[in-house]
Amino acid sequence: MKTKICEILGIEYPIFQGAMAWISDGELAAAVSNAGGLGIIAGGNAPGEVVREEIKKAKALTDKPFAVNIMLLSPFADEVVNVVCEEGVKVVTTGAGSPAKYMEKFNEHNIAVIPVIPSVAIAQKMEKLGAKAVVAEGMEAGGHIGKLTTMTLVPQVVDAVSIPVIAAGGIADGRGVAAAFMLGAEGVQVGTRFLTANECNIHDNYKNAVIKAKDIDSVITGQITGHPVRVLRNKLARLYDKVEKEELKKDTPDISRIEELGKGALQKAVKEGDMDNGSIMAGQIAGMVNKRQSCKEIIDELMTEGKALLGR
Ligand code: TUI
Repeated sequence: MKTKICEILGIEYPIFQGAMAWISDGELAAAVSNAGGLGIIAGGNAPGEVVREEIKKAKALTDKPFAVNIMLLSPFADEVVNVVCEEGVKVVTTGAGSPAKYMEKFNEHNIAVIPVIPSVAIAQKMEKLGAKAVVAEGMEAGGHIGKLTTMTLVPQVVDAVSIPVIAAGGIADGRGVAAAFMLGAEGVQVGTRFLTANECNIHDNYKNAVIKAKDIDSVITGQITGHPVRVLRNKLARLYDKVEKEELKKDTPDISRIEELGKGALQKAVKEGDMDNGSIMAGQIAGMVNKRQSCKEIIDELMTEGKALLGR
């Protein structure tokens, strides 16, 4: 299972840890990188200097390669790009938009750019822009999602581009890893399973919500804003549903009313453990994530099971 992406990035296993805003910090990323995967610090909506601190933490905790994810809807995206270049980060993933305007700068700094993409057309655009690989993320994933499922997106992207494709969305065990490889992926990105990792610094209530979640417990909020987000069902998700229905009845829906609901909501869940008013982002596979483990245990299990299945 040593694929081209392992060679390009200098990692042992083709497993990326999904960048989760407010969650994927330097400690989680370093733990994943030390276990042989690619740890990824989430820039999220954080200012550049906050991201710099996390990069420094990761550097202190690991000598292995790690990445930073730039969330392109962030008002601080420019700052984070500068910080990543200054700190000599070697790998950047991007999400929630096109990194086109930063590509020249990334190239100047010899940074491998791996955009997360939700469709074939965007994957092709990224390849033309010089991306080293793409993460094809299906709508099973938690957080901000596209429209296609992992099962349909991954093989279509694999056929459309020549760069390696990493599959994401709905992968949390060796069966998912093997399935992704059968679809032509050369690696996987796993988010939700790392929410319950010992090294994941989120509120215990959040971890327990993921452990307790069943298969049907995630819902998509914010559909009409153009930025749909998958979260675990709770009071806030029900409020989204109510407000969205109210706005859709109007001739000109007030999108800002829905956007307002999301402000600070992820922080509330991650930091305060507010499971009523917080946004509990998690993927559909949360129903299968039911234990706390170290990042090393998670990666070893994914690899051992995945390899055994692919060897059959
Ligand atoms: O980015 C994610 N997942 C995220 S970001 C996030 S923080 C946030 N919170 C509230 C609202 C919005 C964001 C939480 N989860 N996944 C990667 C991803 N990228 N999903 C979809 C896309 C995407 C969408 C459009 C990538 C490229 C794209 O391109 C458009 C273009 O302009 O070409």
